[in-house]
Amino acid sequence: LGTAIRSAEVLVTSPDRNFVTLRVTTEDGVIGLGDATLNGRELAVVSYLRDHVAPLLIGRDAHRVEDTWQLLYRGAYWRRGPVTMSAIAAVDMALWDVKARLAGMPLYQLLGGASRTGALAYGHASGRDLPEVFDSVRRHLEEGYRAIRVQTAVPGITALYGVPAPSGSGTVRYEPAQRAPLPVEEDWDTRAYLRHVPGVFEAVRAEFGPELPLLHDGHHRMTPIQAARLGKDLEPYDLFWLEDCTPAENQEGLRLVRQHTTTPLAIGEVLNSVWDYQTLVREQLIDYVRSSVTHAGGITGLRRILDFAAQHQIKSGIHGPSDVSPVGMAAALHLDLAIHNFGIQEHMPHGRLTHEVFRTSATFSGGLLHPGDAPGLGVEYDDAAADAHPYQPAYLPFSRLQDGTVHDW
Ligand code: GCO
Ligand code: MG
Repeated sequence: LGTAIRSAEVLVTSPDRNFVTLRVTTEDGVIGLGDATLNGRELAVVSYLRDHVAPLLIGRDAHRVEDTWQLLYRGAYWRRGPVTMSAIAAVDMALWDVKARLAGMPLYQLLGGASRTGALAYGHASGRDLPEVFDSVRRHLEEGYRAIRVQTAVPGITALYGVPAPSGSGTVRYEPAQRAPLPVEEDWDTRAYLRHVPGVFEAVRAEFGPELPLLHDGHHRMTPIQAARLGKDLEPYDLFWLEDCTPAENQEGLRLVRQHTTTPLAIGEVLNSVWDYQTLVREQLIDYVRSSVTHAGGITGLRRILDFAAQHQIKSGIHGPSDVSPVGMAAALHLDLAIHNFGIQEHMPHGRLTHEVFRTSATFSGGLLHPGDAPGLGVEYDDAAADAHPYQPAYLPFSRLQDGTVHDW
């Protein structure tokens, strides 16, 4: 059988940062790629794939995407969770890639065809003070972005999510994981943050006018009542969304936030199945779904979530940080193009070395991302380039309050 899977290799490389990729090859030599990168916990997914999943794939018909998804989800008995769902995602992406390559079409054609000309992308502006924030927003506008996330340092907090550490050059992009044998400790003070952030958005609005869509990421750090206050304080500045205002696993917590503010809410980068969204979607507690293709069971898994969300007028805001590889990003872009309830796509461009390993047909122009029209996902993996960058231990930071209590990072 030509489409039977002959090999399933787990590839680890670290150009700019760590990436885990699954490469499936059929008897006829057709290749499919899937992203399995779980930032700071990469090798757990490597083992899950290599030791427990790859043996199940050999000899299976690569065309059976749904059946394979169900086999890996139900057949494991132990369900959900980021490690399992990232592994399933990689297989799912790789099989869709094979199918679309065999069809000779870009994947979005198999997902129903294009519903738009491109995916509106938002970039990440940040700075330690207002002049730096303004410069960063301006740079993003020059690069063509038509929507911009704004993160800022806060007086009294030394290291903060979303703001690059001082480097002198000013052009360094923020990268969440650090190559180090142990995680870096950061500090946090919610009251200082709540006092500071509204003034920054007031200034950014005054400088850049009313039209530019502005976004902000609270990175899970507030309680519901604190988030309600921030949402309310930000209303005059008309945010596109406030992301992860509270820890996502407390779905009911969003009821309280909703009662108090009309600032649109986005949640879900740490959620990985449609079951994690039941209350959020049914009760319309959010406006945007933030899961990535990579961490939510692939194209099949995320599409289930997005179709459910669509019934409640909730749109997509697919997670696209630098820790989602160009393969995971390509999968996101094919979905973005095909689904009806597209909202916006996060875009944190990868570095030069990453592009040498993953050659992608995706483009960014006029503020829009497009996956390109190469057959499949549109990404080729260069083994020689990858082998030059072996895995390097890396961790996400964690945070503590002033009294030493561990806080949500
Ligand atoms: C985002 C995210 C990321 C995460 C990162 C963790 O909105 O892009 O919050 O920056 O922190 O993906 O690995
Ligand atoms: Mg986020």
